[in-house]
Amino acid sequence: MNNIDAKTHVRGQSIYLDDIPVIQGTLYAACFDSPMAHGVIKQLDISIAEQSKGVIKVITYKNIMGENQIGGIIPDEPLLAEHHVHFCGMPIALVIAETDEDARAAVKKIKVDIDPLPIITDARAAAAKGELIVPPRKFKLGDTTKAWNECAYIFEGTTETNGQEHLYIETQGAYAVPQENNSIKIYSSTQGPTAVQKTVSKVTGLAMHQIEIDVTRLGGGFGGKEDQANTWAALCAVAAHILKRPVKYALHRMEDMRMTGKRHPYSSDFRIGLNKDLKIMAYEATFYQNAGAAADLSSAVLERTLFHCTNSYYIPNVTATAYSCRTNLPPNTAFRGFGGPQGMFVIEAAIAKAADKLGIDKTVIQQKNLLQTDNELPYGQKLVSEAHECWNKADELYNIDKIKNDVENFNKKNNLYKKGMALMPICFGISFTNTMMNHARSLVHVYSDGSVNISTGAVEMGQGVNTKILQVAAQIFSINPNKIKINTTNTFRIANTSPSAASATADLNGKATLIACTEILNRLKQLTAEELKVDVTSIQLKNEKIIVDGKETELDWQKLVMLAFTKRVSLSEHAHYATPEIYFDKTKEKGHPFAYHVYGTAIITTTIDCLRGTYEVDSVKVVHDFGSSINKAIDLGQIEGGIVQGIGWMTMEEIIYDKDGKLRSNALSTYKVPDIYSVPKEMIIHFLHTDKDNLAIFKSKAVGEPPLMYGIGAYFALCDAIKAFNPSADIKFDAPMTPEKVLLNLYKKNSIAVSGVPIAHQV
Ligand code: LUZ
Ligand code: MOS
Repeated sequence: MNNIDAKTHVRGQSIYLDDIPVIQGTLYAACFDSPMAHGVIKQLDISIAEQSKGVIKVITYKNIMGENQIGGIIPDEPLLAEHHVHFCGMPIALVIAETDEDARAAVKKIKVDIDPLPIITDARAAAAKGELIVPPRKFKLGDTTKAWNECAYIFEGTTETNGQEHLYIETQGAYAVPQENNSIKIYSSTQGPTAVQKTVSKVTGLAMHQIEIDVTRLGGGFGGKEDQANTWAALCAVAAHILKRPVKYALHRMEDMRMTGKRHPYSSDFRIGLNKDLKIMAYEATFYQNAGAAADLSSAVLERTLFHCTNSYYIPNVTATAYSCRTNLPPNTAFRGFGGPQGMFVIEAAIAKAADKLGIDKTVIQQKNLLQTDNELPYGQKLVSEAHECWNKADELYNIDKIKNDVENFNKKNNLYKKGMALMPICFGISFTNTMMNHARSLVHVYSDGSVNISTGAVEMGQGVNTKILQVAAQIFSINPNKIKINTTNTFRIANTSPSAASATADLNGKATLIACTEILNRLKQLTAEELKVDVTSIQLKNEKIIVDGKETELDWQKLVMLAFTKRVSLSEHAHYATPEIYFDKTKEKGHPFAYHVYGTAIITTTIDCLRGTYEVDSVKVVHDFGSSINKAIDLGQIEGGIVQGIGWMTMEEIIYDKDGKLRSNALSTYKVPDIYSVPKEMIIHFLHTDKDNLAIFKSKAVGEPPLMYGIGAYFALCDAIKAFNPSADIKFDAPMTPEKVLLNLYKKNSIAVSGVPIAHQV
């Protein structure tokens, strides 16, 4: 089935926040944000701005009627700065004017005098000063201290992964419209309508039942709108509540890039030990997460780093420690993979280092250590499926040795172009790691004409979740999909939602929809049994026909629905789904946090131009475990998009803050994202159909985040190509591998010391 949004998307008719027709009297907001990364506000002068053309009011923290607090997990983030500023881009004041242009012109007339305080931009520097967002977390399996003695080889090193700008095509924004009796309706470009509702409740002092959040769809989220859509909605709500007029704020791209957090950069240490047979016996990793100036979702992201620190490998002895470090950068936040990719990069780097020092192929160590059924992960969950299934299938379909030989042959024949290859297996846990978030609701109405309207907590952000939910209902009722409409996501229809995140949205909301539809279906069958005087078990609804004992009856869907209506049978249902089986004990750091895991293996080949350092990704060949995909077109789109986004993170997207904490890569001229020319020349995705029992909706496994991590393979494929040209290059694990870094590595002599990187030693 096609994505139900396809037609309006290509015709430009889909409605995003900025497309909502504005109500007469709407005002426009613009933010004045801190020009300094850390300091004490001595004086804030808004007087000239207040007199500026079209300005209605300039709002500061003093005008906030509720709490000046938007921290979700930890209350450590004011909506508007009071006396301190903690990062460049921190909102200080909000100008409300008759037009967008007037508001932004007035922002420029605000003056602030800030007494500077020391600025920390580096995670390790923050940790050294004890600037931690939460106490460190430690996951342990076996006993690494003992295990080192069993290792024939031990290697250690340091890795860096940079952040990543979400670059959702639709920037952040909100539109708050006052309603009767002090209520507010807010249109928000958010992944988490309930998070917006709660935040608005806090800052306005209104109860949640007075605050309606409505979301039609987003032009992308990628995690950037899981928590950080709250700010703009809260600012608009405060203004609308004070002025009793609608207030809208849609951020410009540079405002968005400057003021919002990104993927967390990590700086990490690893130590890996292998026995003579190249089995990894021990692994220690320490992660320093750059959280930025406030907690946001950092503690949850940190946790997922630990969950995925051994990726697809079984390692019997693991000690992993993670620090969330407070710096003077915008608070970093959820981003597709949610700390998982950062953890996986480190183990891949450790294996790469071991392979390099031992003079063998990285793939040999990878393959020898792949997870097997019943292996225990460092957090205690045992696996029921196999990671090596995807690897083996990839070998069978694509022939790893042949690809390797082709790369070698090419490299023998070419001096100025070199190819490299890498494999990237993945194993990603599906469920919010915070068990209490794994539930959802669905409200299904069947109208008397037989048409169906469904509301859930799922937010459509281009990932196709609405199409999947529609398919669930169409399948349960066995009716034409064009009889079904998926409604906007609205906190007055569906309450207490978890954000659309963690790849779990279709599972959670799809299952709730399945339960609601089944309930209605059962009522309709019961009615049919009474009406036709047949046994309820003999009744089937198929293609809008009512079948009894395999024979068509006179009843069809439409007639039966009308009959139910006249017989006063309820045609509506509100259902709740909570993921069974999952739990996690944080005091022991053990449990069964995930409903299931998603597996896959990618083979990535790259070609570098050894004169210029530029490169292309030639090919990405994947075997991905979809379970039983309910929508191959949508799932393929998620895989391809995820791969390109992952490659972008690993190769070209480079966020640069200067030492004053100012974002230098603050526009698309200085921050390079993949375009059509940087997409791999070939992407082959094999759908591995697995029919094992799992908790996915119709066994169609979650697909949102896992494919991003295939992109990590591009980094190591580039390293492989560099080595083909400069075998002695001691490549620092420092992503992204930009063309500049490739060039430096191509001509770097081994003897050049790389500062801060411990030299590997062999025991
Ligand atoms: N968000 C969240 C997530 O709050 N918890 C999670 O475990 C998660 N995982 C992936 C992406 N977003
Ligand atoms: Mo996300 S990183 O699933 O909002």
